[in-house]
Amino acid sequence: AHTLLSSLPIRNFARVPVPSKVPFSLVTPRSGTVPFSVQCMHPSKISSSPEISRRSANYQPPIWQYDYIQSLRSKYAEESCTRQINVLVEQVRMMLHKVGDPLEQLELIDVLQRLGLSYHFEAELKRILEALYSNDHGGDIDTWKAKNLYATALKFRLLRQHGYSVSQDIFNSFKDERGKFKACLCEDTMGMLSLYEASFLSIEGENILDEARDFSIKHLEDYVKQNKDKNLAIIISHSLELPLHWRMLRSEARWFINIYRSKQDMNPILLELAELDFNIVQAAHQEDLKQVWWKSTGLAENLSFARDRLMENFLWTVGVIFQPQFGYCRRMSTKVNALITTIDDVYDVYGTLDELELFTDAVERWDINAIDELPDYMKICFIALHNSINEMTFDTLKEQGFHVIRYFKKAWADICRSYLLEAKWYHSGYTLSLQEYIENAWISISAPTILVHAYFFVTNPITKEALDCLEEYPNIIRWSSMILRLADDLGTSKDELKRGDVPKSIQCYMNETGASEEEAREHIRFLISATWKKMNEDRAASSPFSETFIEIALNLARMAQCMYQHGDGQGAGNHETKDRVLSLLIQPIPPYKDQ
Ligand code: 0FV
Ligand code: MN
Ligand code: MN
Ligand code: MN
Ligand code: MN
Repeated sequence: AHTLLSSLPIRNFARVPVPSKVPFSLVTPRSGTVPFSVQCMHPSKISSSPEISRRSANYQPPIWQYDYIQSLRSKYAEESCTRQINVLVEQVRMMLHKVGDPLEQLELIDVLQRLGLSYHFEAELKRILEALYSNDHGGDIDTWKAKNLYATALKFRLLRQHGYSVSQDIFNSFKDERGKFKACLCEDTMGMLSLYEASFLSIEGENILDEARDFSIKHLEDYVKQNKDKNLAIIISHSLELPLHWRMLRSEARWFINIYRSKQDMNPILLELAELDFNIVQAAHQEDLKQVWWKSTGLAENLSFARDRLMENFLWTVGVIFQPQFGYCRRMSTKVNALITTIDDVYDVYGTLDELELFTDAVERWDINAIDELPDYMKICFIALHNSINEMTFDTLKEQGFHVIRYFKKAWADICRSYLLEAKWYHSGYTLSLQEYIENAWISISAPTILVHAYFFVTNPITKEALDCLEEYPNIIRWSSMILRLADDLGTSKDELKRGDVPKSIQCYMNETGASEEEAREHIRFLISATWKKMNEDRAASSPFSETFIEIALNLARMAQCMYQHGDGQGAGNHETKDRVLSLLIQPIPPYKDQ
C-alpha cells in the first residue's frame, strides 16, 4: 500500500502495452451492457452513422431546472442584513479579545470554526493560537494540560490545523507504564472524542496517534451502544461516520448550527451570527449560481447522453471554497466542472475509439481548425471547451498581464490523454494492476485539472515559482486527486462496471489479490486514510502556494468524501445530494429567535 502511495510518477503512456487501435468488432459487450443504437437515444441532432452501437449511462435529466435556478431569491441578499451582521461580527470580535482562559479560548475557536464563522476572525484566531503556542515553547507549562485529555487534544488539533508543529509526544502523559493509553481514560467521553478528532491530523509513522485513533474509536463505539446520553450519542456517531478534518465545511456548519442550538452553554450572540451569516453566504452563492453560463453552450441539449448537472457542479465549488468574496472562482470552476463531466461521459460512454483519438488530438493541438474532422457532437463540445478556457485566459491576461493558456492547455491535454488511455484499456479488455490504474486514474479523476484552474481563479499576483511547481503537479494536488479518485471509485464503480468501463481501483485490487469486494473496499478506505496523512504533511511543508489554494486542495478531497458518502452523489441524483442542495443552497435557516 505504501509503495503505491509513496511515488505517484507522472504517468508514462509509452510504457503501457495497449494496442493503439482496436477494431470495433472486437469489442466484447460486458455483462449487463445493452448496446443502444444511436436513434433510440438521440432523436435527430447528431449525425453519426446509425450502425455504430454506443453505450448509455442512462443518466436522468437534471432535478434542478434552469428556470427554477433563475427564480431563486433570498431576502438575505438585502443591505439591511449586511448592517446587522457587521454589528454581530464586532460583538464576537470583542469576545475574542476578552477571553483569557486558554481552554475557553480554544473552545471559542473550535465553535467559531464549526459554525462556519472563523473566516471573519482570521487575525484574531492567529493571535490567540500564536500566544498559546509560544507559551508552551517558552517553558510556561499549563498545569491543566498535563491532566486534561480533552483540552490537550483540542489544542493539538487546532494548532496543527493552523500549521504549527506540535509533537505527538504530548499524548505520552496519558499512557501507563506499559505504554498503553490508560484504561481509566475511557470514562472521559469528551476526552475520547477530542482525542479521536485530533488523531486525524496525523502524518505517516505517528504511531501514538494511530493508537489514539484505535483506542478512541473502540470506546466511542461502546458509548454509542450504551445509549446513555442521546444528544451526545448523536454527536459521536456523526464524528465516527466522518471525522471533522475530512468534512465539507458548509455541510458541517449547517449541521453544527442545529446541534449548537440545544447546547447548554450556547451563546445566543454566536448562534444569531451563525444563522445570519449562513443565510447571507447562501444568498451570495445563489447569485453566483444564477450567473453561471452553461445553458447557452447548448451542451446539455446536443450531448443528451451526458450528465447535465449544473447544480451539483456548483455544489462542488461551494465545497471547495465558500467564502463570499470568491464568487469568480465558483462561477469559473462550475464551468470547468461542467465541461469535465460532459467530456468524461464522451470518453466513458458515448464516443468510439476513433472519435476519441481525434478529440484528444484536437485538445492537444488546441486549434479550432482541428474540428473539421470531428463528428458534430464533438465539434460543439470542443468549441465550448475552447471558448470557455480561452475566455478565462483572457480574464487573467486582462487582470494580471499574465498569459496562462499553456497551463490550461496542458491540464486539458493531460486529462484527455488519461481518458483515452482508459478507453483503450476498456476496449481491449486489458487487465490492470492497481498500481498501473492509479498512475493514470489520479489524473483521469479531473482533480489536477480542477486545481490548476482554481489556482488562477484565486491567485493575484501569480508567481513564476508557483507556476513552475504547478506544471509538475505538486504533492498537495496529487494527494487531493488520489482521495477524489478513490472516493469516486467507492461511490461509482458498481454502475460503471455494469455499463462497461475499465476496472476501477476496487476491481483492480480484487483481481490482483483475490480479495472479496468488501475487503477491497476496506483496502481503498485504508488508502484514503493513508493519503490524508501525506496531505497533512505536505500542506504544512513550505510551498509557493497561498493558504487559500492549499485549503482548496484539502476541500476538494473533503467534498469528494461528502459527495460519494452514499453512492454516486454526482451522477445518480440520489436523495442525499438533493437534500444537501436544499439545505446548503436553497433553504435559509429559520432563525431560532423567531421560533
Ligand atoms: C466524474 O464521475 C465526476 F463526477 C467527477 C470526476 C466528480 C468530480 C469532478 C467534478 C465536479 C467535475 P465519474 O465517476 O464518471 O468519473 P470517472 O473518472 O470514474 O469516469
Ligand atoms: Mn472517466
Ligand atoms: Mn465517468
Ligand atoms: Mn472510463
Ligand atoms: Mn467514477
